[in-house]
Amino acid sequence: MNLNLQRIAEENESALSDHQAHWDSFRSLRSYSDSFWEKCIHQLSAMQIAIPSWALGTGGTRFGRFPGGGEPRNLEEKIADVGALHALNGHCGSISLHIPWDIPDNADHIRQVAREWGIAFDAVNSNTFQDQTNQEHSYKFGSLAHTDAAVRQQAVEHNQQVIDYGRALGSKAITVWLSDGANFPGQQNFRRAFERTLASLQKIYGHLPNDWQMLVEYKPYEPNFYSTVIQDWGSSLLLASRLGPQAYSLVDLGHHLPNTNIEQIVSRLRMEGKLGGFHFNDSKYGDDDLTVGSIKPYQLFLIFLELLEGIETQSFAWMIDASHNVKDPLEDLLQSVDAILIAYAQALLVDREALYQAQEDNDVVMCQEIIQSAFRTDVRPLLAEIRHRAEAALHPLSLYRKLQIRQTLVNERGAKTLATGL
Ligand code: RM4
Ligand code: MN
Ligand code: MN
Repeated sequence: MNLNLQRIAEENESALSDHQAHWDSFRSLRSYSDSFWEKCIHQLSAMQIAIPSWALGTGGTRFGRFPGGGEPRNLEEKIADVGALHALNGHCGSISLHIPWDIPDNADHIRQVAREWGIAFDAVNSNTFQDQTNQEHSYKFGSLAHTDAAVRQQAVEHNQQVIDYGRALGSKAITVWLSDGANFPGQQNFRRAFERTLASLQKIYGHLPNDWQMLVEYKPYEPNFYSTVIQDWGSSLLLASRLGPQAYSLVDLGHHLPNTNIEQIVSRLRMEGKLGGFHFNDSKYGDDDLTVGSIKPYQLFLIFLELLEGIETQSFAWMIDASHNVKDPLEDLLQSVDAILIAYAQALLVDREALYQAQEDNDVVMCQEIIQSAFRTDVRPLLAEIRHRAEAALHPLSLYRKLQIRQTLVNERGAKTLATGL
C-alpha cells in the first residue's frame, strides 16, 4: 500500500478554515496562556502509541472469526498498516511484535521497511501460552512455572530468543505475559509455582541488555479459570522488585476484575517507580479487548490524571492491546488512539494546584467540580491542531474512508487473507 501523503495535505487544505475557527474559539473560551497551550501541544505531540502486530487483522472469539478482507499477510504488510495509521494521525510511530506470530527472519530488511514508513520497534512479546509445531515440550500445564525443569528451560530459552530478535530490530523491552495457572482448586501449589516463575524470570532477566526493560504483565484469569500465577499488580510488583531495576510492572486495562480501581493501582506503581508499560483497551466484563474509551472513558481520564504525576520524567511503553471482531481493525485503532489522546489532553487541563488545595481543605464538592470540568471539555480542536502541525490528517477516520484504504488493501491482498494473531 502506498498512502499518498499529498492527498493528506490536499484534504487538510480544504478543512483548514473550519479547523482554524474551531481552534481559535476553543482557545478564546479558556483563560490559559499561549505558553500553556504550547506546552500542552508539545507534550501531546510526543505521545506515541505502539500498535501490536497481532491487532491488524480481525480478532476472533472461541466461537468464530469473521475476517473483513485485506488483512496483512506478512510482517512487511503489518508494518505498512501501522505506517498508514501513523501518516493519518501522527501518533502510531511504533509496532510491537509477538513472537512467534511475527518472526523477523531478516532483521536488516525488516528494519529497512520500518524505516521507510517511519516506524520504530516497541517492546517484543514472548508466547508460552500456545504450543508451536515442532516444539519439544508442551505448555499445557504451564511454562515458566511448570513442574518439569525441562519445560521451564524451553520457555526460558524462548524468551531469551525473543530478546535476541528484539535486539536485532532495535527494541528496548520484552513484555512477559504468562497464562500459567490452574483450572481447579488444589491443582497447583501457589507458592512453588510463584517461586519457579521467579527463578525462570531471573534467567531471562540475566539475558537482558543493559539498556533494556522487562515488563511483567498480570492478569486475574483466562485461559486458566481458577488461578493465575501472576494474577494481580501485587504479584507483578513483587516479581519486578525481586528481579531488579530493569524490571517493571505492566498494566493492561482489561486485566482486572469488574469495578477494580485501576487508577489507584496506577498511582501505587508510579509511586514505587515500577510502572513501565501500559496496554490500552476497554471492557465491560473481562479481558474484552474492546476499543479504548468505548465503555469507560471517565476511567481512562482518571488513569491519565494519575499517570501525569511526573509523566514528563519517565517514558512508558504505551500500547493498544485490543482485538477487533466486528470493526475494520484500522478504523478501530484510529478510534482507540483518538480516545487515548482525548483522555490525556483532558487530564492536562486539570488545575492541579486548585485540586490539591481543595483536597487539603476537604472540599469534596470542589474536587469533583475541578476534575469534571476538565473531563467535560471537548478537546478535539486541540488534537486536530497537533495533527495539523505534524502534517497528519485533520480528520484521520473520515480521510481513511474517503481514500477507501480498506478497499485498496482488499484489491492488493485479497478478500480472504488472514493475519496471524489470536
Ligand atoms: C493476553 C495479554 C497479552 C497479549 C495476549 C495476546 O491477554 O493481554 O498482553 O499479548 O493476550
Ligand atoms: Mn496485554
Ligand atoms: Mn489481555
